[in-house]
Amino acid sequence: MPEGTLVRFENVDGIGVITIDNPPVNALSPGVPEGIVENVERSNADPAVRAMVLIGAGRSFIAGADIRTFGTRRAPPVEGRRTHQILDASQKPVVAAIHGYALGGGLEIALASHYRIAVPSAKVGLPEVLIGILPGSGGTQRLPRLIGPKAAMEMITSGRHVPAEEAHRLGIIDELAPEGGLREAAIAMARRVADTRLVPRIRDRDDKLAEAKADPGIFEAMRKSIARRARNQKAPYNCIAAVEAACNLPFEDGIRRERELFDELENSAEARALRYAFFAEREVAKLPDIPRDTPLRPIKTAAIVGAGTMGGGIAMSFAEFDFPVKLLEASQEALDRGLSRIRANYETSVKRGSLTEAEMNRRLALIEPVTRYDDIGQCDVVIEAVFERIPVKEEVFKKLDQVMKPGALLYTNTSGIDIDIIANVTKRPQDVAGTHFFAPANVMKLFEVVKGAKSAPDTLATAMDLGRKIGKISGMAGNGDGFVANRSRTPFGTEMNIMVEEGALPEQVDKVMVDFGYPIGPFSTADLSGLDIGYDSRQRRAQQDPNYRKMQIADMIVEMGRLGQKTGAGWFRYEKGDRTPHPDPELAQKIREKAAELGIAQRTFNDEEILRRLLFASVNEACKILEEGKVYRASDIDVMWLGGFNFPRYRGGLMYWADTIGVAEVYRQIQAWHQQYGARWAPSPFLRRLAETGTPLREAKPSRPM
Ligand code: T1G
Repeated sequence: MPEGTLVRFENVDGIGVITIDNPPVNALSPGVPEGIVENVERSNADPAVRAMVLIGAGRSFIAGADIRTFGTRRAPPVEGRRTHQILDASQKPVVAAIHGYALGGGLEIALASHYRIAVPSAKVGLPEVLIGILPGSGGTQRLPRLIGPKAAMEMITSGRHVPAEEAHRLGIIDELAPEGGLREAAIAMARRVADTRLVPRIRDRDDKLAEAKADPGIFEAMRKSIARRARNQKAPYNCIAAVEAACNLPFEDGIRRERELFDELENSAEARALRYAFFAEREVAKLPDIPRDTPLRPIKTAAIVGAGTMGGGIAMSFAEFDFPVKLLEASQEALDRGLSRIRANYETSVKRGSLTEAEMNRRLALIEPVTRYDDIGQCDVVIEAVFERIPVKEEVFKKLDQVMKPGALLYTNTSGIDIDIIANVTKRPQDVAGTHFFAPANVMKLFEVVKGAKSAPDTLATAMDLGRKIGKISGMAGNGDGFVANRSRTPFGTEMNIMVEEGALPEQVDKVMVDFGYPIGPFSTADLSGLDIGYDSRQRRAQQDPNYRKMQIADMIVEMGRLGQKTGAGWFRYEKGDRTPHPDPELAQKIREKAAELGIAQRTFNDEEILRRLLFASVNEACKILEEGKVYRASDIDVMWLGGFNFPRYRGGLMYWADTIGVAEVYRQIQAWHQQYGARWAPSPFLRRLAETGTPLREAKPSRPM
């Protein structure tokens, strides 16, 4: 078979080995399903072939349908479906040999095959719900027949990638093969089953469906259990309906119902936004001004300076991904406080069942507490996470410059201090860059890599790669006040404070944003992280900028000692030991009095104005960031909002969402508010140009290189 053929065939002593070779992840791009069908049909007709093995070339089995083809003329599952019918009908057994990933249409092909063998490092799953659709090639009909409807619904509505050993326990995988020995083991298995008279077909099984017959309430129970995370979305519910069909309809009718439910979703706004987010999160890794083959510096050991909330969370991120990490604190007392906070976090997860005791202990064993700088000198990378004060940062970096081995990477977790100020206190500014985590650092996905003027290409490329290695989504940002993520979010914070001065109630603003899709509202979020953080940064801004508009009501609340959940009151009141925010009529009265004192007329707000004031303010700032070339592409800003601020994923991101309203309307509205509210709403010239040319915000390119 000529090189570049997407699907190759080889007869290995009577076993037809069918290899899918469509790098990088063997997606079912046009030509792949056809190649599989052609070779299965030919093998069935060829007396020299007794059984078949389906295997992927390169790093993976099949990662599913080619997502790029969705929403285009020809729906790939049509071919995918045909593939699984041909596999089903095969008289000769087909063994699916899985390494890397068998996802979506890839797992569906394996389920339509008759046997499945995998190496332990493989992962299988039906993650279609994560891109707003459902398994459209029989996955919702075959998986429940194999593992029962409950387990199938859990996998399909979560979209999680199931490790091969667990999949083996569940019964998805029939046999585990030794790492590196998959092909041989699969061929041996095919030989063993070659003369099987009746090949086992999952479609013929219904013993596992009895679970639903015994308890028809499992579907309603599943709908209830996903209600919170599936708010405003359709795909998760269609997934449940499809599995329900598998339990109530004959196989072929179930397949038809699956198709109907799939077609309802393929071009939905939710699916289009989630597809955009999928590719935006791949695009953000591409660095136009740093060659892809820039050699990365090896990182085996890490150190964190500062065991506060952020430092502790960062250490947990490293431990989660098997990095031994040293945690340095000036005093034993502060170190003990930091360690007990980390242990308490783990214990909460163990209590919730999201972490095993063994796993907690494994991670804790990877975090080594130290109190001397000399103890971290040999680490490959150090991340500083101390107080956001320039003199404190400078002190730390002077020390790091003295003790860290040559070639070590010196990163700072600052959320807004000029990277060059920090780098220039060292003799090796080329080894310095920003690596900005978002609170809680062990949870939030965003890892903002900030370029210093002298940061070397490999210092930056290694940082981007490091983020991915500790389970984060890395995005590059230019240096400047608040970098990209926080800078674009700041006007959102300004507008929420000003709208309260003008009469909006914190509970109303929070309800608007929760209805929009945020897990919790911005005022509750502020109470959760502590109002003193925002207060400190406002005081710093007021010192630096005499024209800075003070947030007198937000400041008043802090000066009343209301710092948020940690003091039992902030924008909301909290019952002891309970995190539920309760509106506080006394505070509402205080706010009205202060507004009157400041001569600010109060009024009512409609929900749409609240939503637009918060998000349009950030869209305008994002355009200024693009104008200054502080980001590579507009979609990177969306990735940062999804990974750093819990922006609802099924809305695509800040810029993508604004495009659903339309750049011209966004510009018109901002102009109107400029007239009404003055300078802070001055439209960005970059935005004006987009509106004039009708260029979608998500496709905007920066005006100058970073
Ligand atoms: N289609 C098209 N391109 C894909 C792709 C796919 N399914 N999966 C990956 N790519 C591209 C990706 O854009 C990137 O491109 C490169 O491959 C490497 O990916 C019929 C309807 C497999 C876990 O949802 O989750 O089947 O940026 O950077 O981190 O019922 O990719 O280099 O140009 O992500 O190692 C269901 C999606 C489809 C799986 C590997 N399948 N992929 O992660 O590499 S719907 C999925 C992933 C379906 C059926 C239905 C991950 C991965 P570029 P990467 P990675």
